[in-house]
Amino acid sequence: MSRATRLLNACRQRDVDTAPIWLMRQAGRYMPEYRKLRDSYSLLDLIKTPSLATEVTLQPINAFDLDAAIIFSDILPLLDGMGLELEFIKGDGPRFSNPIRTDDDIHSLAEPPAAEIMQFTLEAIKLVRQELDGLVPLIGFSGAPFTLASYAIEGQSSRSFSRVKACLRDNHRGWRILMEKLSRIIADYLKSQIQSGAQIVQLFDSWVEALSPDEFRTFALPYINFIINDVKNTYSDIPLIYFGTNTAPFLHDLKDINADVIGVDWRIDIDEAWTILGDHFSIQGNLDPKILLTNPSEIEIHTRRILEQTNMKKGYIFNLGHGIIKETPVENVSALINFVHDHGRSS
Ligand code: 1CP
Repeated sequence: MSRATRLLNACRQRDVDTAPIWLMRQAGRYMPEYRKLRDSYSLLDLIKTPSLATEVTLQPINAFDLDAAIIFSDILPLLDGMGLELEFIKGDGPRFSNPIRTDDDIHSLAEPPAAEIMQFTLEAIKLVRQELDGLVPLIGFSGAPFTLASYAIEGQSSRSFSRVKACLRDNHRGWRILMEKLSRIIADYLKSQIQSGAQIVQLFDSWVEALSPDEFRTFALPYINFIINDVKNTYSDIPLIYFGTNTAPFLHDLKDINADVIGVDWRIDIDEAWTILGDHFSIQGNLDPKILLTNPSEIEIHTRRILEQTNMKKGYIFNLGHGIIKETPVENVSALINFVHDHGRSS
C-alpha cells in the first residue's frame, strides 16, 4: 500500500498495511531547512507567500516517510482577517493588539468570506496538491471556536484563561454571538480549504482543557457540532478530525459528534479513550511529544505500548498527543516513523 492511501483508509476504518503516521506541527523549527528559511523571512511572510508556504509544507515530506502533509499556516490569521491585529513577537509568541474586551468589540468583528481573508493559504493548498501529485494526502485545518475565542479575548497565550472564563460565565449573550460568528467563519474556511484541495481537515482545540465538562458541553460543544455538521453536509466524504488537549473528561460528550477521527493526547491510555468513544470513530494519537526529546530506545518503548494498546485495529492513526517540540532531534523523528511503519503492521 502506498503513502497515498494509508491515512485516508485509516480515517475511513478500512484496511491498511501498517499504521499511518503524521505529526502535528511536523513543519517547523525543529527542522534545519525551516530554520534556514526563517533567517530570511518572518513566520507571517512564510504563511502569506504561497510559494514559501508550499516549500515549508513539503520540507517534512521530503525529509521523512510521513503519510500526510499538513498545509503550512496557523490558526490565528483567520482572526486577523476578522479585524484583530495579529503579531508574532520574537521569543514571546502571538499577540493581538486589539483583543476583544467589550460587547461592541464582539459586534464589530468582521465576517468576510474566508476565501477573501485566507486566500494565501487556499492558494498554497492548490500549489501543494500540484507538487505532491498524489504522493500523500494533504490535511487542511482550523482552530476550533473555543481556542480561537480564547486568543481573541485573552489577546495572547494564557495560563489562567481568566478573561475568557469570565466572558462565558458572565456574558452568555456575548459569548453566544462571538462563538456563532467564529463557527460560521471556521466552517466556511474549512469548506474553502476542501474546495481548494484539502483531502482531510482537522480542528485544533488546543486550549479546550481549560474547561470543565459542564462548561465544555454548554459553551464549546454546540459550536463544534455546528461546524462539523455544516462541513459534513457539503463534503460528507472528506474525513474530519477533532483534536483537543486533555479531553479525557469530555470523551463521553464527544461520542455523538459527527467527526470521523478523534485525536487524543497522552493524558489517557489510547485504548481506554477508544473504548469510551466507541468503534465508530477512528482514533489518532497519542505519544507525549516530550518522549521525542529522548533517544530511539526510549521512543521505541513508548511507541510499542501505544501500538499494542491499539492492537492495529482498523481506524488507528499514529500521531503525537500535541505538536512536536522545537528542540526535537530530527534523527528521533526518523526513528519514530520507521518504528511505527515496521511495527504497526497487522499480524
Ligand atoms: O518559526 C516560528 O517561530 C514559528 C512557530 C510556529 C509555527 C511553525 C507558529 C507560531 N505557528 C506555526 C505553524 C503552525 N501552527 C502549523 C503548521 C502546520 C504543521 O506543520 O502542523 C499549525 C498546524 C499550527 C497550529 C497552531 N498555531 C495551533 C494549534 C496546534 C497546537 O500546537 O496547539 C496553535 C495553538 C497555534 C498558535 C501558535 N502559533 C505559533 C505559536 C508559537 C503558537 C502557540 C503559542 C501559544 O502557546 O499560545
